[in-house]
This record gives sequence, structure tokens and C-alpha cells, in this order.
Amino acid sequence: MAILIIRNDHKEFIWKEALLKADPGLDVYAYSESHPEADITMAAVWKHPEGSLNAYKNLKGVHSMGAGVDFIMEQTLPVPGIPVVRVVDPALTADMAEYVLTQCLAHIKGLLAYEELQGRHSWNPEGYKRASETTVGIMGLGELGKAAAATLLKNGFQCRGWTRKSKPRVDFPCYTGEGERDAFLSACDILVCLLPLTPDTADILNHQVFNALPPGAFLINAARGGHLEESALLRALESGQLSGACLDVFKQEPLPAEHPFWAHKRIRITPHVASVSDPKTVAEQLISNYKTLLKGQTPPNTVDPVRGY
Ligand code: NDP
Ligand code: OXD
Repeated sequence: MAILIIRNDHKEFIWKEALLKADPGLDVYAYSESHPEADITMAAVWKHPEGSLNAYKNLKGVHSMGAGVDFIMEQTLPVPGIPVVRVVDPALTADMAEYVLTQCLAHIKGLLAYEELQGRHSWNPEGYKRASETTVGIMGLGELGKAAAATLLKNGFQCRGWTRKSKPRVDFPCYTGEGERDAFLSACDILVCLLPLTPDTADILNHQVFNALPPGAFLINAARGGHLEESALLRALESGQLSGACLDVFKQEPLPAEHPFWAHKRIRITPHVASVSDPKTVAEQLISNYKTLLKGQTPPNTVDPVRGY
């Protein structure tokens, strides 16, 4: 019985060390080192290469090393029906809430525009908006969306949220499903995407959604690049329907050097760092979920295979 770590970012050994520090008795292998395939009972993965799990026929579960599982759900599991588990971590959640707050404040205080003006040595004071005059709409009120809303409210913003089915108990307006989507969008000065990427949410940040926002709205996508129709964003910025966008995630990561987003003066780019799983805070839950899987039980934060998140 052993854990196998497969990542696309050369951090396999950092994670291996964190897991062994939390439980020195574990059997853990990085994908790049020699390992007994038949012994692997859990794979802990972050954007693993297509087909890389196929050889592991004794898997009892696959653990995402992040909150999202889209990169697992889009591949066939080597053992049909095994649980796919994701990370829910207070540190990851708090980091995302801080990121969203930072970008909302930067937008209403015009920081992106002043950065551009500074580059041209241009002194051009513009008005600014107060948080209390700004409504932030959050698509997805799960672990991250709810926390982001709570942080925004604490800092004076007005919030509204949108979910697929649930009616979370929150102190701000919450809209549900396709039928209420345009009503939700109609008053969002800032739209924040914190949805999981599923067949239902792919390309959801599109022409129709942008047109249902108030003119001049600002977009923050901190979920997945697959949510955004890139050409629709460029058109909405061109027409002024959107005043700007902050993007942390992209269809292709790293974002190719020649991509038009890099040089766009109304787009702020961060390299998928809104909130990053920290081995120090996440190792214990990976191990606890592994032990639950070995007992033949379903760990907390197991993904619903039908919903896909
Ligand atoms: P959760 O699963 O906790 O919440 C998902 C929310 O999205 C729920 O409110 C759900 O509705 C809603 N939702 C799902 N599908 C739809 C739909 N079709 N229409 C409307 N609402 C929908 O996810 P988390 O909050 O933990 O994470 C969200 C995503 O953030 C992750 O999947 C990941 O991709 C991304 N992420 C990005 C990071 C970054 O650094 N950029 C870091 C961490 C995560 P309901 O309540 O009805 O189920
Ligand atoms: C995640 C991410 O899903 O970092 O956790 O994007």
C-alpha cells in the first residue's frame, strides 16, 4: 500500500517530504522515481499527464492536490468508480478571499489604469468608487465563493451570489440556476468567477454573460481558464461593455508569450497564484483521506461523479 505523487511542476519531492514529515511510516513515491506499480493504492495528482494513471490497477482513490478536480474528471479513471477527492483547506480558502478582495480594491481605486499612466509619465487623476457603492457578484458560492463574499462584506462591499442548486444561508441576495442568471448579473459592478470547471460551466464567461452585466463592469476570473471565451472578452473590452479584467487562470498555462492578453492595457494577469495548496497545511488531510480510503470508506470532500465537482 503506497501513495504515488504525480505533478506537472517539479514539486513532487517537496510534497513527498511533507507527507513523510506528517507520517514517517507512510510509503510514498514520486512518479519520477522507481516504484512498485501494484502497491500504489492512492494517487495524489496535480495536472498529471494524460494516461499517466493507467498502469495503477489497485488504486482505491485519486486525490487532487488542489481544490479543483477538472483535470482528473476529464480523463478516464484506471479503476472505474473509485472516489476522486479534493482539497478543502482553511489556508487555501483564506488566500483566495484575500486575492479577490485585493483585486476588487485595486479595481475601484483605479490601480491598473495608474500603472499604465505611470509607464507614460502621465499625471491624470480620475475619480474612484467606494466599496460601499460597489456590488460584487460571485459565480459559485462554495468553499471559496462564500469565504470571498464574507471578506468583501467585512470590507464594505455589497455582494450577491449565484449557485447551481443550493440556497446557502447568507446575508446577501443569492440567485440559483440558469433561470436567475441574468437577474444576478444585472447589478454586478464586478463579476468574480469561482465556479468549478464542468461541462455546464465551460465557456460560461461569454458574450451573453458580459452583455447581461451593467456597462463598464469588471471581470475577475480566479477559477479556470476553461470558463472564459477569450475572444468574447477581447470584444467586450473593445466595446467598453467591460472596463477591465483580472485573470489568474488560462486555457493554456503557462500563458503563451505571444498571447494578446499579455499586452492588453485593461487586463491584469497573475500566473495561477490566487491560492495555492501548501504542503504544510494540506499534508495531514491527504494522509487522513488516504487512511479512510484504505478502510474502504469514502473520505470527506469526495467529488460527486454526476455533478463533476
Ligand atoms: P465548491 O465545489 O465548494 O463550490 C462550487 C460552487 O459553484 C457551488 O456553489 C456550486 O453550486 C457552484 N456551481 C457549480 N456548477 C454550477 C453551475 N452550473 N451553475 C451555477 N453554479 C454552479 O468549489 P470551491 O469553492 O472549493 O472551488 C471553486 C473552484 O475554484 C475550483 O473548482 C477550482 O477550479 C478553482 N480554484 C482556483 C484556484 C486558483 O488559484 N486560481 C485555487 C483554488 C481553486 P451549488 O452550491 O448549487 O452546488
Ligand atoms: C486549485 C488550484 O484547484 O490551485 O486548488 O487551482
